[in-house]
Amino acid sequence: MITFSGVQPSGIITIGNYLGAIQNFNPNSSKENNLYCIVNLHALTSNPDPLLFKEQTKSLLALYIALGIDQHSTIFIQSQVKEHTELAWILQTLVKMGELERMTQYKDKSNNNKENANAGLFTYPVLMAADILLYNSETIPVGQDQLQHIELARTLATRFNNKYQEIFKLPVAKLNKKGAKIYSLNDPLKKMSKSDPNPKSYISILDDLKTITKKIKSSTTDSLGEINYDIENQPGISNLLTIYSLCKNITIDQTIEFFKDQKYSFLKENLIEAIWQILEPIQDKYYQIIDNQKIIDQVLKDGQKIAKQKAEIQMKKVNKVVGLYD
Ligand code: ATP
Ligand code: LTN
Repeated sequence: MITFSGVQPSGIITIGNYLGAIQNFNPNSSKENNLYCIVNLHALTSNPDPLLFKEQTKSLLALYIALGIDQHSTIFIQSQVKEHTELAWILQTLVKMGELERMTQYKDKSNNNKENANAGLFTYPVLMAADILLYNSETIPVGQDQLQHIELARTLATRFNNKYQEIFKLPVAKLNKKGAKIYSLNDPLKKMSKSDPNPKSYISILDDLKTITKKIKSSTTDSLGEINYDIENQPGISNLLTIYSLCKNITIDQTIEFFKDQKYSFLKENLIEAIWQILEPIQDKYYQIIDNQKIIDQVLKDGQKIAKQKAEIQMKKVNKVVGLYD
């Protein structure tokens, strides 16, 4: 059973990406069955500066290695396996414009301004469906914001199977029960995002202790002065409690028990410590790896080989049933 997921190299990953998705990457399987893709073609939709873009891609790869993901998984870069775009084109002939127009991520990222949004933002979910279906992936660990895209991948797989031949398996999203959506620190009604223009809204996985301290201390709370897990009335405090419970690997109930009757400053100080406990060892490893080009090249070479082999086999089948000269 194949597990597959993708992260865009659109900035340094945040604790939202880490706690919501990456921590959920399956360590209990083999390189053949765990595929994690750095989706640089998707990130191109935000028009990054080319030099910075390449650096961010390398940085994400180094972070994956620092997290030990390469030990049990195949890590590869989307643009190095051309079959992703090949399958995406075929799926584009099956998707309906109306289906893409209903995608909330497209609506958010285009600011409801169709005239100026690039077409890549619009067809983004089709390329994502291609990523998934190319490997017959069945389990997709992601955050809550990706559920609608995975539903579309299922729809396209079914449509293809019915029209041509039963080739694709239907993927299922795997959500982290507690951390499926981590919210912005300064606007707790919004999702935490690595490409948010305001760095105070997120904790990056590479933030130092001083920066984490500043960001958590200035995070938005409320004037109630009581620590409750109440997303509707206390979204800021609830978000901090979620992050704490994930860092400490305890339940929300245990977290509330620990903080009840305490001041907000006590929660924030403990949270800073809990976050640093997780990030410090990751950063130590990251800084050892980022300058070790040899390790990075080797992981990429191995990853591309495994992914390409699988992708070629799948595309041959697809092209055949579609009636394309290959
Ligand atoms: P961008 O800001 O460029 O859109 P992002 O921070 O939203 O990026 P992605 O690369 O799009 O991150 O997503 C990587 C993975 O992290 C996906 O599985 C996504 O669902 C998950 N994810 C992103 N943000 C959060 C969040 N705030 N809470 C939980 N999971 C998240
Ligand atoms: N769209 C996702 C990134 C992504 C992805 C994928 C996730 C691209 N392809 C395949 C899971 C499976 C995002 O914006 N987070």
